[in-house]
Amino acid sequence: MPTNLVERLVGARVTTGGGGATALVDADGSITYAELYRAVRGYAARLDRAGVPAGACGLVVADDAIATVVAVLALWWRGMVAVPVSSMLTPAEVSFIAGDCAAGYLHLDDRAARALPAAGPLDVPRGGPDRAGPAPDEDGTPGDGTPGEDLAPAAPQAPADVVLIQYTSGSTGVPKGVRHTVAGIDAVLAGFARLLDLTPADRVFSTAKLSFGYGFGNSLLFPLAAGASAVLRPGPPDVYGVVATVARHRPTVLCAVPRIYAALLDRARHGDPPDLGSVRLAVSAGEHLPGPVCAGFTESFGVPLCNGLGATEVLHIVVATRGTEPDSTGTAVPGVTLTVRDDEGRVLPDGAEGRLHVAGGCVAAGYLDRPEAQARTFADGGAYPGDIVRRRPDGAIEYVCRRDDLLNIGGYKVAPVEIENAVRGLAGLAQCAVVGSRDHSGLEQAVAYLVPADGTESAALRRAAWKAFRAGLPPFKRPVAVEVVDRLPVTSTGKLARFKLRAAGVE
Ligand code: 3SK
Repeated sequence: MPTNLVERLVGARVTTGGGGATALVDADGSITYAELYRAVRGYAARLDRAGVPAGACGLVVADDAIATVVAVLALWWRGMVAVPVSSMLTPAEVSFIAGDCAAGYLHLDDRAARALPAAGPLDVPRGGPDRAGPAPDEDGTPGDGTPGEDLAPAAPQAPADVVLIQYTSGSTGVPKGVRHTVAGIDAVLAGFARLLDLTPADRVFSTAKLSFGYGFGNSLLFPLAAGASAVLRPGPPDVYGVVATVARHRPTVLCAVPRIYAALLDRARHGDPPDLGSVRLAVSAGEHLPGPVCAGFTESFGVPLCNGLGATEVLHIVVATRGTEPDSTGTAVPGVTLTVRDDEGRVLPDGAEGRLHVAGGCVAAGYLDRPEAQARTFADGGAYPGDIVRRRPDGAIEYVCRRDDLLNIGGYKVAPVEIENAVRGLAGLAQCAVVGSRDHSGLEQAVAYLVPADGTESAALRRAAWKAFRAGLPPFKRPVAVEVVDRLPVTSTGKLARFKLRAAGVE
């Protein structure tokens, strides 16, 4: 029985006669399991020839595409640690992460390759879809190199081996690497993946990207483990692109964040319902799904909508409904034990509000080099993902809110301070605070409140702030509104009262 994930997810399918089935579809075409297996080994061979150290982390800065999956699997073939991150990150963010995980190799898609300088921690061997690895292919075929005869067999991977690091923003805004093991991946495959009940006839389309834990499971782990196929779509996950992709590729399972379901529902309510006829199951996670959106979606499209709650620290969804259950976040997925605890870690009775605690094989091995944060989050035999919930007597979990002030924008956890930093030092700005506000569907968006320095005109400050947000932040982190106010509310102890700003709410 091979231990390497590539042999288990792809090679086994090929050797048991399933090599001709489609594994992945992207904007440029599709690839069968046999072709994927060959492309992965070709990329791994080029990494071998370039002398990329087999134990290193490989940073994959790329949007969703077949080449991105090939890169992750080639790193795994060689026993490397894959670190997938968004190609929307700024060069400074990528550089920070490359240094933090001591990346020994960079896979860059075209956009990332254009944007990233080669200095500092980014001065390591590079490859990408056009170059298909660090050494150019003789035939120049992207991602389809012939594995050399000298290609080493797939590296053995033990259950406790860390094979995947996913970055998550903390409340300080400094990204933390979450270390996932082979055993964690197996637990998720035996956990939430089982609820999807995928077969080789399924085609999964996830609007959440491979660089986000939710998307990594949906688009890579789950379809490949089931011999199904995944549709990979680059670009921003807007509703127009989603509708076009569904029409073109006819997925059977749609995984998205609540705002996509809210937008699909809006279209149906305005007399323009997209055709979701191929979809047998929809999954929502990444942020809280408002009950009316859940109910309305199933009513309008006749598709069950499973609501899930997950976190990078537990790799994927750990609480899920079994179909449409508005107003519930569901119950524990197989292999997971959920409790609600107080600040001291004591288990609270049903009905009491407290911190969600998750135990089970999916809990990550911890953070990379963040001992204090690790001790806070990975405690009491499991992990605290940071959600405040209540448990009903039937075991169902009711979501209350996030524990900290982190914004949750379409599943991306964004610290207000990250957004505030983009305008810090702006001429004419005295103070700035960013909070989450709910839009008409109940989904969270960032709103920036600015206090002008004496003598500064509001309109000029607003214009300068928009410019700074556009220049300093990737689109998904930019506020949707900028409000100029005379002063920021404070608590009795003089601290910024974010809850008062939230209550002010801007739609
Ligand atoms: O909800 C989340 O934040 C999440 C994170 C990682 C994996 C899966 C999910 C749903």
